[in-house]
Amino acid sequence: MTTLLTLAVLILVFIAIWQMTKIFELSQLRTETAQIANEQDNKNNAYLLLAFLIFIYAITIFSFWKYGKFLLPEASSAHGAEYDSLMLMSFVIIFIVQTLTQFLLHYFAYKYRGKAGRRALFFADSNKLEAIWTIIPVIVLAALILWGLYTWTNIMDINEDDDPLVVELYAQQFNWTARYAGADNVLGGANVRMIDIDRANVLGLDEADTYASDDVIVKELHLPVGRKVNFKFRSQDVLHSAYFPHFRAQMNCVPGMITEFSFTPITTTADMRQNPDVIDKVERTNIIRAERAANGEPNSDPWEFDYVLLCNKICGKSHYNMQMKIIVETEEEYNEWMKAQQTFGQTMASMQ
Ligand SMILES: [Cu+2]
Repeated sequence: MTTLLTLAVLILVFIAIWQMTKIFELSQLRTETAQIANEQDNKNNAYLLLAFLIFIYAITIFSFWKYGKFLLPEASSAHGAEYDSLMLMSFVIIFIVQTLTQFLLHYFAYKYRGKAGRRALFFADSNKLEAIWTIIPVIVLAALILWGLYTWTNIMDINEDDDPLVVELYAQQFNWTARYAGADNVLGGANVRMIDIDRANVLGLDEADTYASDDVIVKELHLPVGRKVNFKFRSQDVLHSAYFPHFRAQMNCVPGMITEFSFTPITTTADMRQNPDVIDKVERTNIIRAERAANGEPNSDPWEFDYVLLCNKICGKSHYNMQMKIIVETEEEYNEWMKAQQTFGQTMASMQ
């Protein structure tokens, strides 16, 4: 706070001095007014525009080099590759258009700078030019939008085909809970009004509903590789957003309604840890963590890659830490893990 105030005072002092200089300048009687640009002003501005063009190109190259490695690794879901190509194509087109138009804008401003004796050409319009710069964007945008709509319809097609695993994700400030539909693969009825913390009924399951008794409630999401999962999202309090960056999936969790998303994980956690991009990220992170450990700072244990479910809506003060670990494993490993879990019925029985 003190730093902020000091900074504010410094800025105000600077503005005051600047304004005083201006008043002083204006009070001087001069025959030539400084408001009209002379040859030198035009030249300076022209060179500044060229310098700015070089600056934006340089910062683009620098960002690619410095921040390129922070992008997500290869998609781990069946629909992810299609999503990524759509995104890449949009970026490539934007990049090319941006590079060309910025060049034209700045170079022309330099080339046709004000010069004594040079008069601007009066040019009313050209139908041919207008047609070109209207039709090309129309075609490119229409293609991108159609491709996007097609991809969207494909990704958002949530159906019961191929025997999907049914999992509920329950959001609350500031954690996630997962509920598997159990042996019958049907989630039991639930409502926030039936939440009974004393009896460990944290998700408000209907104890009278037979579909609910085999449901399995966990704090770590395990998914068998290659099997489609139909997620059903609920929220207890405010808007949250279930974000699975590695699976290229995100869906809002809205209090009072159930939203859905479906995807098929295609890479196990073990295989993803062998991905060169992931290995590189883990190495970089662990170098930072080793430095922290050497300084005796917290959060310095060596890190291992895991898929995560994050909250992507600013939902309160601990939003940043609202996450759940996701483990993608083989069918056998998944079945073994599931066998070790307690069903809702068992938990309730142990409460009697
Ligand atoms: Cu949240």
